[in-house]
Amino acid sequence: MKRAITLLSLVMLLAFAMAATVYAHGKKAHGEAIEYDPAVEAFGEYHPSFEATKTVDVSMADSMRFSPDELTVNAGDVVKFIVSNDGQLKHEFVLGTAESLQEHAVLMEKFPGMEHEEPYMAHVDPGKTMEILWKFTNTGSYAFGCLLPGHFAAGMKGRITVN
Ligand SMILES: [Cu+2]
Repeated sequence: MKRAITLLSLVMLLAFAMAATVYAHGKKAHGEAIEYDPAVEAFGEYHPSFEATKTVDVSMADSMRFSPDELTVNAGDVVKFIVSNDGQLKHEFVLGTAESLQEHAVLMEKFPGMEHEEPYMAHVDPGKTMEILWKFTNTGSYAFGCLLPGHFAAGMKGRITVN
């Protein structure tokens, strides 16, 4: 009997996890604009009703570097990141914690075709610019990186300090 209950709770957990995954994925709306579902993460949150209180330009280059690679914001800031890909290769800007980005980078090495759409990431084609909005709710040290295979390991990462 105990075993049956354990199995049932496992199945329910899996069902919840799958529903959460589907819900978290963004929907392409009109044209280039992407409308995301609300999201809450350890490093902040997104809601479609947010309005930017601060704008930050970030450039990505084939030297596997972000410019700037050190950012400072205040807790409560809703930051509009304007992310430009100034290289010839595809790059992406993904917000997270140092740990979450490292884990994600390892997964991307194993499954290079994996494509995610989350409000805290921008996949930018060469010569293009994309914008994302993200609210930093907690003080602390956070991170951003390009998780395309090889890029993160080559040092394509940066730090965000939230005061
Ligand atoms: Cu890159």
